Amino acid sequence: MLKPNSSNRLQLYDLAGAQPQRRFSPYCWRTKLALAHKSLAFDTIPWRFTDKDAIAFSGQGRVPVLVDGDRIVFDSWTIATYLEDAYPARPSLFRGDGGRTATRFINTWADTVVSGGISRLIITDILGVLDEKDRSYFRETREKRFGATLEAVVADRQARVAGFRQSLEPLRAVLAMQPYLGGEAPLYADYIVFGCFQWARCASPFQLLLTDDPVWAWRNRLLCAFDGLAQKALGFPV
Ligand SMILES: N[C@@H](CCC(=O)N[C@@H](CS)C(=O)NCC(=O)O)C(=O)O
Repeated sequence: MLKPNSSNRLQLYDLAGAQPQRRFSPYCWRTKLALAHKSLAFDTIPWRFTDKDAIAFSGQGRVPVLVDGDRIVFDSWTIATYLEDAYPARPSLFRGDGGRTATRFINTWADTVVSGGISRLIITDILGVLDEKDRSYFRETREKRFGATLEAVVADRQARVAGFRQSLEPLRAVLAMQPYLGGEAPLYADYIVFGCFQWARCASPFQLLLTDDPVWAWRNRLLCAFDGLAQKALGFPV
């Protein structure tokens, strides 16, 4: 397979909106925080949903796609395990094999309960930040997935957000005992769930969390991590 670049720095194809600096993929955020955790220098390449040709070299059509020298890795979970194995001397993302396998549950919970809940609250806002060329693709593929118009999907969100907050109780209960899912310091488990909230923050002004929620305080700690990597990103002040 042809190496797409010869840079020494890692390269990440990262979902962007109409504004190139609006980076809102939850999966790409997981990867960016994993790279920061490992102190790996990387450049991001803005990518839109319909730029399938730009990542055809990876053999599939979704981001994140990571290029590390001649290695091409896609899928946020696969990238995290790749980074853990390729850079074992750098801070661990999982703290051992048990941590790695247990974190699979967090990945699944985040992808179903957290992302699923958030998408039903903000999907029309996502449409609003997309590049013009992505809008009809996004609407068609997501309406097919939901079996409803995007407007119908978000209807009554002010009434439904309480149910979403309730669904975060397992996270809230753990954060009552420790500052991060990883314990005293964040691990990849934190970046997985945080990526969902950062997706919302970068794409939507809708307030998902109440400010007295321990999940809010945890999210703020992660916004500040790595010199404010996530906080500095273009988003909404929610
Ligand atoms: N399981 C994959 C999911 C990746 C994914 O769905 N990425 C979205 C962006 S958030 C994408 O590229 N979608 C392309 C499309 O819908 O055509 C991961 O964890 O990386």
